[in-house]
Amino acid sequence: MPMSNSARFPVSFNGPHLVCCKEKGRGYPSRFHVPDDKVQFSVAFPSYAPKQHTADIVLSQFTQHGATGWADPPEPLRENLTSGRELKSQNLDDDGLPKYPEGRTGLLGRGLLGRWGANIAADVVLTKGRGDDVKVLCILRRDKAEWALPGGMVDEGETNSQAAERELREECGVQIDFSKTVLIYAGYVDDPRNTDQSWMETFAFHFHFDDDDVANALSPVAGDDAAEVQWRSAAFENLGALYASHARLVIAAVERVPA
Ligand code: RP5
Repeated sequence: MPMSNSARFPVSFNGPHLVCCKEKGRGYPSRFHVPDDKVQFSVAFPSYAPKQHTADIVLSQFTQHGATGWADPPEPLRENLTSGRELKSQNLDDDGLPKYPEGRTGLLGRGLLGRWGANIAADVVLTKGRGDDVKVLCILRRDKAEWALPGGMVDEGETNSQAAERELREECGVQIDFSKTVLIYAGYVDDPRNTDQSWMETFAFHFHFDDDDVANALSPVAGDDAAEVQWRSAAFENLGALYASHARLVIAAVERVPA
């Protein structure tokens, strides 16, 4: 019996999902409209008929690289759903297929995501400042032109913190002592790429710079998937525009910042 998020993780997601029912990834067909009161799978929705979509890039990744690539086989075989994914939510439907823990998204298949079920990422929340003037290091994503936390997929053979450290280096040109970071969240992300059968989960690591001078000396430079990198205000009213559910991660981080 899987534990609830609040039991497993320092910070719970506190659903329902807001993004993935309403937004979609690049090249996705329209999502089947899911009224707010029909999101949960436990609520009957007999007319629910979402389209199936898995991007060509995902299918060809498996054709070319097989089990060594980042994509699962076209069919969600049971043995592929349980291997090596620490956070793997155990939500499966009666046929043993993965089922998005937060409910219906209006789409089946994997969309742009490689794995059936959970796709594991790692994020970094770096903060500086105090009180009403806390700032968080953000990147402007190239794919969606939205501000986001630095982060990305955990590669095969990498730990979650190694992935977070690598993404920070690649996207922001910043290296910190990762042993001083704190895991503040582990769980699903309300990502626009999610489908009923394939979704993002992340490990988020926080570090707060007590000394602004040390933070300022980092001189971040955008690289890889980041078009820009900036220290941005972590004030609540600025967080709504952050990618996916990254606002929740920033809120959790800011709560840890000394007043
Ligand atoms: C989000 O997508 C995660 O929180 C992480 O920031 C990101 C990983 O995907 P890519 O940046 O690799 O596309 O759900």
